Amino acid sequence: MEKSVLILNGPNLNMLGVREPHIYGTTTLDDVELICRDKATKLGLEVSFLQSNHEGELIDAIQHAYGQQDGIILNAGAFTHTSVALHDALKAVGLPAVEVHLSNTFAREPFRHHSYISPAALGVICGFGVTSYLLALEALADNFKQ
Ligand code: DHK
Repeated sequence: MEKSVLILNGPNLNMLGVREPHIYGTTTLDDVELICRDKATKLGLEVSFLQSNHEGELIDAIQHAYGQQDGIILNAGAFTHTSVALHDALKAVGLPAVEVHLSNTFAREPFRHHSYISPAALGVICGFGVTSYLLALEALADNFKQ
């Protein structure tokens, strides 16, 4: 049976393409979804894709993934740097999760250097634009084989 992955995007990622293109690029979130779906098909994975600007909705989505999905890719946007609740949600469901960011958060403002998501994640990929998501899909596909 195909393994399934929830790709979750947090606040302001619906603004990709418009939002600070010098940092986040010109690819829209719809494009990111298409590119991820194409990659997932090649890897034999099934994907669900969701974006929300609301912390509670992201927590609900992580909780609903329990028993339904095999892994999570999470770009929590700014909640990365603030949300103990998202950390706890990932810990609660215990699914393998990959934290992704389009930008290299460590090369940016100091407040982006700390992540509440990282300690609850299998690994972190940042700084490669849309490719960060594709590398995360590869990492999960590899993890599922182990
Ligand atoms: C996206 C955001 O919205 C920021 O708040 C993070 C992340 C970085 C990204 O690079 O994808 O700091």
